[in-house]
Amino acid sequence: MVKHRKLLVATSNPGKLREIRHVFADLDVVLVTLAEFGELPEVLEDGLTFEDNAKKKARHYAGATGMWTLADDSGLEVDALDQRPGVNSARFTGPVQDAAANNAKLIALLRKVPPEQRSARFRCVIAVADPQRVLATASGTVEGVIIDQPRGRNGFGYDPHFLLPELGLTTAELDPEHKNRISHRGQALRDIRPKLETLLRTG
Ligand code: ITT
Repeated sequence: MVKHRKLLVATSNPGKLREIRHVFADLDVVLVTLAEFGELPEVLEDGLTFEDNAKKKARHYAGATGMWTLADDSGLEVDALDQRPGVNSARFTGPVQDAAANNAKLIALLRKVPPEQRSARFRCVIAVADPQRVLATASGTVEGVIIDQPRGRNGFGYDPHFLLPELGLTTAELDPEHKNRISHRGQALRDIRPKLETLLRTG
């Protein structure tokens, strides 16, 4: 298949990029990554919601590159922590992203919280923008519980501590296809896909 259009996937998170590539493998679009550009101005993710940040990232990188751009803002909401880390999931322990430190902080904060009060969810909002404006958004959610002992080697971020009770598996124990079938990101990507196809056809 000759792919005609290009779409910048504006993430510096390799785990996200893998999952996005997977779901869009057969989409008639060439996925371009930030690695193909030199230094680009960074975006300040200071929105109060995943939607604000996804739109902000998509607009920022579309403006900086002149390309149609897809951005993902996502994170973990833990009910016992008043929905934290939420939009601060990537940098829960400080400005440098460190999954091991983030997970250690999460488990420490939940030390006194019993298993039946460990409910949590991953949320994802995807935005697509051209250099002028946001063209489309989509979102997804997956419910789980936080466990103390990490399990599994797939995925990234908080996956080893995020248990899907009905499967008895963490999202790090799922193979990539399975995670994408049920995950917050997989849902958001499948939701935005037809909108993107229409935009690419007509835009
Ligand atoms: P970009 O902004 O460059 O895309 P980022 O990792 O900084 O990358 P976010 O600000 O959206 O992105 O933060 C998302 C964080 O939420 C991510 O770093 C993980 O800590 C967590 N997260 C999101 N989706 C996840 C998933 O599927 N599995 C595990 N952790 C996830």
